[in-house]
Amino acid sequence: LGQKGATIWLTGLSASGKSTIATALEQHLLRKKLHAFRLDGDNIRFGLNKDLGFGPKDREENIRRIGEVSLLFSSSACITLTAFISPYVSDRQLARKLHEAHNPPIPFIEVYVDAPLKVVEERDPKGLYKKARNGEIKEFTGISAPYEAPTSPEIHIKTDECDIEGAVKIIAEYLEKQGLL
Ligand code: GGZ
Repeated sequence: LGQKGATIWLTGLSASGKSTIATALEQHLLRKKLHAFRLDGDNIRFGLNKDLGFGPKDREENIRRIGEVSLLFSSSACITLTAFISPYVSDRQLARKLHEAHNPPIPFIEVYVDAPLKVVEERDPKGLYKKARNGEIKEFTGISAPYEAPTSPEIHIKTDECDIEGAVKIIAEYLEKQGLL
């Protein structure tokens, strides 16, 4: 394979747009004949991580495993896209360190998919924020569980100001500059 692997780590609140951006970016990369793979709740939380819930310890373990799996994919020259809330700085840092410690180091690109709580609560595509407000869902990120925003992500996308195409373009241009496309 001529291409180099990398992990593009999307982090942000529920309904911020992580999965949508990851799906569109995956399509974009595949059209360019690049090997890309997306990890998200649908293929991880219902399979490998189906033993995990949403308490702090389970989220930590969720992200630890996803960090390891993304490293496996990316070290095989795949562009790996992960779309998980990953609310804790320390867990994202661990995933980054894992990539940096690999020989050769694997690029780890943290993308903050940023939308204000007010906006994601208005979107509420699955009615989860409403349930969280009612107390029907406990420990819901942004409502009753913390979200620690990245302070120096490689890429910061404000999804209330930019559409999907725009978000894909920002990430693709970054990858191109890094010589990854
Ligand atoms: C946050 C929850 C919760 C709680 C269920 N808190 O919008 P969604 O539905 O499709 O995406 C959310 C997803 C979050 O899983 P992650 O693996 O990304 O979380 S973490 O990185 O924090 O481990 C949401 C749904 O699962 N969901 N309960 N309590 N999101």
